[in-house]
Amino acid sequence: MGFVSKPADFGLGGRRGFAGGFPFSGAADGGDRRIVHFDMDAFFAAVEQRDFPEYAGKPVIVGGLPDKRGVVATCSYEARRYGIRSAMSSARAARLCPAAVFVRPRFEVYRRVSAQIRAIFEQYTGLVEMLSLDEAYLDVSETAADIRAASALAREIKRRVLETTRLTVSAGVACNKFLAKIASDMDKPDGFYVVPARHSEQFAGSLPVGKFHGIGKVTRAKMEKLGIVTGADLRRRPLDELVGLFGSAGYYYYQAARGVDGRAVVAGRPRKSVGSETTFENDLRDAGEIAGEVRRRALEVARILTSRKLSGRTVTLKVKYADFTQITRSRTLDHPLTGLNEMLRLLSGLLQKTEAGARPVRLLGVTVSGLCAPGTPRQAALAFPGMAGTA
Ligand code: DCP
Ligand code: MG
Repeated sequence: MGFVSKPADFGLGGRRGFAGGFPFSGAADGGDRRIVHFDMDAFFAAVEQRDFPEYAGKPVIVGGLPDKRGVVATCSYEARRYGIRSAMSSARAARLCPAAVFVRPRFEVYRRVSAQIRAIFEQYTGLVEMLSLDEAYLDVSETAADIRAASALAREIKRRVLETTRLTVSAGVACNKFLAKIASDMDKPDGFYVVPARHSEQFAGSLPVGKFHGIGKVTRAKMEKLGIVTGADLRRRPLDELVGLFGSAGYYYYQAARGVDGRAVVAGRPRKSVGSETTFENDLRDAGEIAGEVRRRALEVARILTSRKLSGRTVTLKVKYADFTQITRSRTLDHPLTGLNEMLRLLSGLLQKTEAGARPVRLLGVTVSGLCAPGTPRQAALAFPGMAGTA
């Protein structure tokens, strides 16, 4: 199954104005805009409950089936009460809630709904940045002069989405992306949460650091050891200490802890990568079979690249072994990939750098990133040579 990854949203806010003088211009940088973040509630599952009324009010799990080795893509809020979450194995989900209904995803339907909500957003501002099928930032500063006007607009958009799609969306209103995104999650489902600019710093201070973008389990544990649990704890650390501890991410944490984020809403942000991966019903051990699977993933990626008239400079192979340890191996070229054959050649080199086969393999994935137009007009016309007849 093809997937397109969510674009990395880790803008190091220092971009704006670190070069000279004081690194972050504070409220003047992020406090003068009105940003709304929308995120559909239990998106895939809500669509299934809408289209199949017999699922309404029930724990519904969208994803792989429990007797296979699939994972949960998402689940209805009824299912979340049992502790079921995205990315959990379907088998575990079935154990947590034996009564749950499992359904396979219907991506075409989700894409159609996504286009509908996008069309609604775009009636209110040209500055719409879709982050995934169900999530977007809107910069409404032009149409909404203050936070009250922005909130009224967000409410109106929520209503329009419900009328058009019969689905609920949660909204967060704030003066920058970082705060708006966290706000949309505060009151889910059917949420509506506003952070006025004068509360930005206090709000950011109250957050557990795990809420900050880019702080996963590992960084959170490192911070906790240092006594940094909330945004307020983070704020007490000087910039140079944070940079010393966390590298360039330290700049971002320094700003985020103050509720500041200078990133602009970028309309129609291009995709960052194209990938395809599969989890196997039975672990693969045979080298030939593994190579065949890598080839199939590569074909799928090439098909997507061709259809979007794209190429890319970096190829990444992901391998998850039977014991769930996961590795990636990448190669970056100084030119865009010239075609499927080159991609396959690189992947074969990358595969040799893994222990696939020597260790049983549970999942294989291929991703191309550093996306760009294919190298020359000739290549653009051919896109991925060698693809003919493989779709
Ligand atoms: N998704 C997925 N695999 C994941 C996470 C999400 O396939 N690991 C898909 C299914 C979701 C959709 O993306 O429906 C949107 O992801 P969200 O994180 O916004 O989750 P939901 O919309 O399902 O729930 P929430 O109400 O928490 O936003
Ligand atoms: Mg969602």
